[in-house]
Amino acid sequence: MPPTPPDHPPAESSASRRVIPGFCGLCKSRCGSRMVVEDGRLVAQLPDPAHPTGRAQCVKGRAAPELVYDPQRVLHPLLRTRPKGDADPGWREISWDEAFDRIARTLGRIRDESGAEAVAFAIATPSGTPIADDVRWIERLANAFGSPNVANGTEICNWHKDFTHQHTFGRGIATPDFAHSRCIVLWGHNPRDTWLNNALSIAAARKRGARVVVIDPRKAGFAADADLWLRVRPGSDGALALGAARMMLARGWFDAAFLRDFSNGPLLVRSDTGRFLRADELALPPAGAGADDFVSLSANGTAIACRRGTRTAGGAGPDPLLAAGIELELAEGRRVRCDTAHALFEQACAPYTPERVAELCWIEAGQVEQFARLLHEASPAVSYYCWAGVCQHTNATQTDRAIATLMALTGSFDAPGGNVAFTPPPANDASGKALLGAAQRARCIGLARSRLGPARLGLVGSDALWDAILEREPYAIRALVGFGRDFLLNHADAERAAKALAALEFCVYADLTLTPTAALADLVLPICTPWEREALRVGFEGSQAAESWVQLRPAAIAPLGESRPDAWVVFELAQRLGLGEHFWDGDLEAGLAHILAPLGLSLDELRAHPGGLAHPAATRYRKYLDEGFDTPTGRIELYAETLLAHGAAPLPDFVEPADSPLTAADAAFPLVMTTAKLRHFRHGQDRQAPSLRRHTPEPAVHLHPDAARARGIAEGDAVRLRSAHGSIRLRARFDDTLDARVVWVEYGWWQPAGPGTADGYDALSEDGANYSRLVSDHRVDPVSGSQPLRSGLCEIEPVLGR
Ligand SMILES: Nc1nc2c(c(=O)[nH]1)N[C@H]1C(S)=C(S)[C@@H](COP(=O)(O)OP(=O)(O)OC[C@H]3O[C@@H](n4cnc5c(=O)[nH]c(N)nc54)[C@H](O)[C@@H]3O)O[C@H]1N2
Ligand SMILES: Nc1nc2c(c(=O)[nH]1)N[C@H]1C(S)=C(S)[C@@H](COP(=O)(O)OP(=O)(O)OC[C@H]3O[C@@H](n4cnc5c(=O)[nH]c(N)nc54)[C@H](O)[C@@H]3O)O[C@H]1N2
Ligand code: SF4
Ligand SMILES: [Mo]
Repeated sequence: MPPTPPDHPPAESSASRRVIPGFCGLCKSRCGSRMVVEDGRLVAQLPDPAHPTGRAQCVKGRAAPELVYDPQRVLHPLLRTRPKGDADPGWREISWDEAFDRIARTLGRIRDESGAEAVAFAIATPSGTPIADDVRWIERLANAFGSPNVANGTEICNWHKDFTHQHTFGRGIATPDFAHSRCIVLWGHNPRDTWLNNALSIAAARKRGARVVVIDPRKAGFAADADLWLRVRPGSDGALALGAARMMLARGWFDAAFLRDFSNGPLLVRSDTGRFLRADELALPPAGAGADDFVSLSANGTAIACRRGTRTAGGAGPDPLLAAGIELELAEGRRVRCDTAHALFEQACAPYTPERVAELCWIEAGQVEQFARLLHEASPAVSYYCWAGVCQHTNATQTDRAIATLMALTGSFDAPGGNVAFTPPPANDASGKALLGAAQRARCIGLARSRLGPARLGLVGSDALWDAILEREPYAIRALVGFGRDFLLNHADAERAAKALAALEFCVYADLTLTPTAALADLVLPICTPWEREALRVGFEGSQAAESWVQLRPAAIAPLGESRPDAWVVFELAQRLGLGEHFWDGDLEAGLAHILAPLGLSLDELRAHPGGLAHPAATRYRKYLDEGFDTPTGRIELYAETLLAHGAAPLPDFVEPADSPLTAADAAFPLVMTTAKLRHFRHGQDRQAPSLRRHTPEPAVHLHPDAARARGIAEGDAVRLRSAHGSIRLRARFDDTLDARVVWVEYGWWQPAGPGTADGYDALSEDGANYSRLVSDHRVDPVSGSQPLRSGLCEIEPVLGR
C-alpha cells in the first residue's frame, strides 16, 4: 500500500517568514512541530496538530530559539593546549580538518597498540537529547571501529523496562494502549513532566473513565488526581509488587487460564537443582514426551509433557495444574520434590502481607488491596509504564521482575488496552551490530561483572569504565570518544569520573556546550541543535498512528558557526579511520536510503512531505497466540532459569536497597533521598535558557516542613545536604505531601550564571549542587549494574549566611 500523505497545514512561506513542519527532537515524546523561521533565524516552535504526536509543545520545545542561540554554545572545534588540571585549559580553535587528523591518528595508534577495545565510546541519552536523530551512526562507528565498550547510561535509564523485562515477557515493555485502557499504572514514571504526548493520551483516557494508579514517593503529575496514589518509600517498589501479587493470587483476582496456557507457571521445578524438570529425567517419562519437554501435572496427579512454547506436548490433552507439587522418581532412581513455578511464585509472594508491605513501603496496609482490586477490575485492559523511579536502585533487576510478573497476572499482555507491540514500519537497522565480531564482543569490560546485564550488548556502566581507566581492570582503556553523556553530572561519583577522565591518554567530546565532562577532554567538537539538521525518524511512539509515522525532518536553519550534526562527524571520522566501506564511502544519503529500503520510500518522497507520512499498518493484538514468547520456555516466565544460571534469583525477590533506613547501622543519615526530573530541564541541560531557568533559578532539596522544622530550617534557607559519600549546598523547599522521612533532590546542576540568574555551580565542589557527589559507584545492581541514584541516605542542616 502507498503511504498516506497527511493533512498538514500548508508550509507557509514568504520572503522573510517560513513555517516548516518538523518534530521536536529534545526528548522521548518527539512532539510533531512547526518550526518558524524569520529572516533566517528560528523564532518559534509550535505544535503540529496534523502530526500523531503534535498536539502540544512543552516549555522546553517552546524555548527552542533560546537553545539554538545560546551564547554558551561551542561553535568551533577546540583543542586543549594546557595540561588537564590546569585552571586554564588554553582552548585553541582549530579547523575540522586538523581535529579529524588528530583524532584519527591517535585512535588508530591506540587501536594498533592495544586493540580497538582500548578505545571506549560514550553516548548521551536518546530519551532526553536529540542525539536520537543520529545515535544509530554513533553505534555503527563503535561497532565498525571494533569497540565493545560503549557507555550509554542504559543501566540507569531504560535497561530494566526494555531489557530486564525480557526475562519475563521475552521482550521489553510494550506501548501502553492508552486509547483502550481501563486502568493505567504509572510506576516510578511521571509523564506529565517527562513525556508530553503520552500525558495527553492519559488525560484523554482518564476523561473517558480510565482509572489511574500512580506509584511515586512524590505527589507529582497524575498522582494529584489519581484514583490511587501509593506514596512508596524509595527503593521499596519490589515489596509492593509482590504484595499486590499475593493479594491477587489469594483473592483469585488473576487470569488463571492465561497463566495456565501462556506462562511457565504450570511447569514443574526440581527442588534439588532449581531447574525445570525435563521429561527425560523421569524414571517414567510421560507418554509421547520429547527429551527436552518440560513436565506439568494434570488434576489426577499424572505427569504431562509440555513442549517449549505450546500448551501441552500434543496441544490437546488434560489441562495442567497451575499450583501443584509432587514427589517424582528420577531415571537415576532417586525421588525428588517438584513444585510448579506458579506454586513457587505464590511462596515467593507469601511473606508480603499487607501489613508487611505497609512496614516496608511506608504506605497504608489497606492500599495493597485497593491496588490489587483496581488491577483486577480493569483486567485485561490494564496498561502500565515503569521507568526512572524504579530503575536507579541497587535492587532494580528484582524490582522489574516483581512488577512484570504482577502485570502478567492481569492477562493484559498484548491485549487491547494492555501493553501492545504496535506494528512498526519495516526498516533496516543501521547500527551495524554485525560489524562487531564475537571475539571483540567477548572483550567487553562489563562481562566479568554480569553476563546478563548491558555488557551482553557491549554496553558498560561508568563504574566499570573508571575501573578500566584507573585500575586497568580487566585491562586498560586508554581513550574515550564521547558524544554528549555528561558523566560528572548524571552518574554516581563525580570525583572519580573526573579523575578517570583526566587520566585518559586521549579524550574527544562532541557536544553543544563545554559541560564539566566535555571540559576534561583534549578536543571538543561542536554539534548543532536539532533545528539545524535533517533527521530521519521511522516510527514515533505512543499509538499505532505514531508508530506508523515516517518523517525526514528538514533543517530549519543552517548550522551556527562551524557546528555540525553528529552524523556528519561520524561519517567524516569513519572515512579518516579507514572505515569508509562500512559508511557508504562517506555518503550519508546512501545510508539513509539503506534504512528506508524495506519501506519502498525514497528520500525525495519524504522531502516532498516534510511533515511526515503514515505508513499504513494494522494493529495485531495477542500475537503470542501465533508466535509464543521469546523466552527459554517459550512462555511468560514467572520462574526464570536464565537468572538462576547466572546466580540471580529465578523468582522475583524483594531485596532492600544497599542504603536502607531499615538496616542502616549509622544513624547520622536518617533521611531517604531520591531524585526526579523537572518539566523545564533535561538532566544537566537547559538551565541556560532564561525562559526555563526562571521556573527554577536555583537547585533545591524538597522536604516535609516537619523534617525542616526539626532541623531549624525555614523555607528558602540555604542548606547543606550530606550523605556518607559527600555533601552539597541547596535551597530548602517545603512539600507537605512528602513522607517526613523522605526528601527529593534536583540533579544536573552545574551551569555558569546566565542573564538574571544566580552563580554557576561547581560540579566538583561541596559548595556546588551536584547530586552525583552524594552517591558512591561501589555498590550497584548485581545483574544490571544500576547505580543507587534514588535510594540514598542523607542528613540536612542549615547553612549560615547565604
Ligand atoms: N522534562 C524532562 N523530560 C524528560 C527527561 C528530562 O530530563 N527532563 N529525560 C528523559 C529521560 S532520559 C527519561 S529516562 C525519562 C524518565 O521519565 P520518568 O521516569 O517519568 O522520570 P523521573 O522524573 O526521573 O522519574 C519518575 C518518577 O519517579 C519517582 N521516584 C523517585 N524514586 C522512586 C522510587 O523509588 N520508586 C518509585 N515508584 N518512584 C520513584 C519520582 O518522584 C518521579 O516522579 O524522561 C525523559 N523526559
Ligand atoms: N541523580 C540522578 N541522576 C540521573 C538521573 C536521575 O533521575 N537522577 N537520570 C538518569 C537518566 S534517566 C539518564 S538518561 C542520564 C542522562 O545522562 P546524559 O545523557 O549525560 O544527559 P544530559 O545531561 O541531558 O545530556 C548529556 C549531554 O548531551 C549533550 N547533547 C545534547 N544534544 C546532543 C546531540 O544532539 N549530540 C551530542 N553529541 N550531544 C548532545 C548535552 O549538551 C549534554 O551535555 O542521567 C541519569 N542520571
Ligand atoms: S515534551 Fe517538550 S521537549 Fe519533549 S519532544 Fe515534546 S516539546 Fe520537545
Ligand atoms: Mo533516561
